[in-house]
Amino acid sequence: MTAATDPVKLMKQQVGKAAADLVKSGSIVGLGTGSTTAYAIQYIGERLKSGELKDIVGVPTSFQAEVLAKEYGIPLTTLDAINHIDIAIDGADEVDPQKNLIKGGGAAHTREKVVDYLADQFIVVVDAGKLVDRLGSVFAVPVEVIPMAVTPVMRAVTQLGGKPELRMGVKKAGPVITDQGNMVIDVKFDSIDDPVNLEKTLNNIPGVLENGIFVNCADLVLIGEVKDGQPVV
Ligand code: ABF
Repeated sequence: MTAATDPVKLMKQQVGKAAADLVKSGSIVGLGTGSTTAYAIQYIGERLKSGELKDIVGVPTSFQAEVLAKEYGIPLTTLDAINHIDIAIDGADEVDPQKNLIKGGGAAHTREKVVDYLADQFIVVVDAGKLVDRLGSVFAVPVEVIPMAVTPVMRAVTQLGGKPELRMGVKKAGPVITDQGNMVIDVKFDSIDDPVNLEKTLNNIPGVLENGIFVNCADLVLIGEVKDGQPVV
């Protein structure tokens, strides 16, 4: 692995490496999405290539993760072919003191939630900037919605006190379309006092496929930061 020079990139690399080092030979590995997890995938591939790691198979959480896994030589499988996931490594947009997460900045939270919740051990890889006292402090909650229901869902989340915004793609040419062919509404709440209840409430709105609140699922959060210009994990 060529070490990055930029301290932030180097920190992300080291967080990803720390997570990848937890993968044992013979494991079924949930492969997350995002730039930090990308380093973990790269490093798992390096460990396979060197022979240090053997007989692992990955379950990707997005097209991006699938492409990266193939690039780094990680064999892939599907949830139809396995009955468990040993370890999942994934990023996050916010982490609260109870290890609850907001995820979905990459519009991949639906498949991420399936894989991360299935995993016996779920490792989150973040930089210190993702740590918040309360979910929703910075990030809006991504909500995947079937296209025909976007308007009523926006109305419903507004009644919950949220401020919804349809996620637009590059140059706002059109809405972002998920791997499932749906759209994403980002819902900003002033503060989320009860993430467990809000997660359930959002998923009960007709037309909502999945939301980006992940509760009571993370086993370990690996945090990277840059101190005096040096990466620290
Ligand atoms: C993904 O990782 C998303 O759920 C989340 O938005 C993203 C964070 O990516 P990064 O590590 O690039 O900040 O799992």
